[in-house]
Amino acid sequence: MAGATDIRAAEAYAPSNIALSKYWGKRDAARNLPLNSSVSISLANWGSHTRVEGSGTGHDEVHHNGTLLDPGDAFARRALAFADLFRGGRHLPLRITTQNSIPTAAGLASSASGFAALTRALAGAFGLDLDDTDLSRIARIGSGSAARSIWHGFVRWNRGEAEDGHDSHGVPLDLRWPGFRIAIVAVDKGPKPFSSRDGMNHTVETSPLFPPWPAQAEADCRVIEDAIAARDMAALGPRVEANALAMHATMMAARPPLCYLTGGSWQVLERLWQARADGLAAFATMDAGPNVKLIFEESSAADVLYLFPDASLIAPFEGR
Ligand code: 2P0
Repeated sequence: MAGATDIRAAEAYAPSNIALSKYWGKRDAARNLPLNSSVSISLANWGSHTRVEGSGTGHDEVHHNGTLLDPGDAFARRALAFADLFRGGRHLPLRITTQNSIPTAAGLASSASGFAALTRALAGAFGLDLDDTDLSRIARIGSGSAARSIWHGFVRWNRGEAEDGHDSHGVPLDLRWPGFRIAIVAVDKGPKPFSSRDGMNHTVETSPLFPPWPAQAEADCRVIEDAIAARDMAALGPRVEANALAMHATMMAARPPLCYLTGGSWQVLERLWQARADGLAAFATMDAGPNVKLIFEESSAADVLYLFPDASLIAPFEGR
């Protein structure tokens, strides 16, 4: 990427996001192109604040939540390899400082907000005049889900068709739903044992249940977008939950099997399903880890918090 050689200090914020229809599987690992589109909701003020500036020490530094990371740290290496896209081989030592505003107790580490905020901050530091669609394409290379974290609200990441990936980027959906709520039910706050990158590659390569997934996920995206447009939780919730469980089914059928869900996750699901049988309109989705995220409308918030008192409640459209 071309740009000025003077690095200025630049700061950016990006929200984390939760996929309502999941990204699982790549068709091109180097360009990070997905096999299917996905749809997400961004998490408002839960996200990453990132500052990029020239490093006074003459070598790269990556700070995360107030700690200087070891050069061998996996996140530091990934962040600096990503910064190389902007440095283009020039010797420009950087100091990258990232602060996560996501409560640790929620157990929701996010490469999505991290790479989206880093992309914005790097673009500012290198003086590049890029629009949000350009930023989404670049953030995608850092981490697929980061392509969606460039925007607040509901976002679709189109899989695209082009070999060079120019049409594979996020698109903000012009759909507000002020009463939409998310609750994070933390099951385990520790780091995941198997990265989603390795997990999805292993699933694509070995799972006999993977082949139908991309077409099913595209169909789910369409139903989910229509349900969001209609603010119809009775149509949205079951499809979101089915999409997540279908993704996990592809992993569990991988050889050897991959299961991010633990006994604690299933306990949460069983309590939810029991409450649903009693009339609660809340639905679950789970990512590459054991924590369970619930979606519902504001009118169900008190019942959800009664059922899961330690859950964290997010109002994604509040103040927006
Ligand atoms: C998603 N996940 O749509 C899916 C659902 C996890 C399960 O995107 O390899 O960290 O960096 O592109 O974006 C997590 O995968 O993977 C993810 P890479 P990423 O939110």
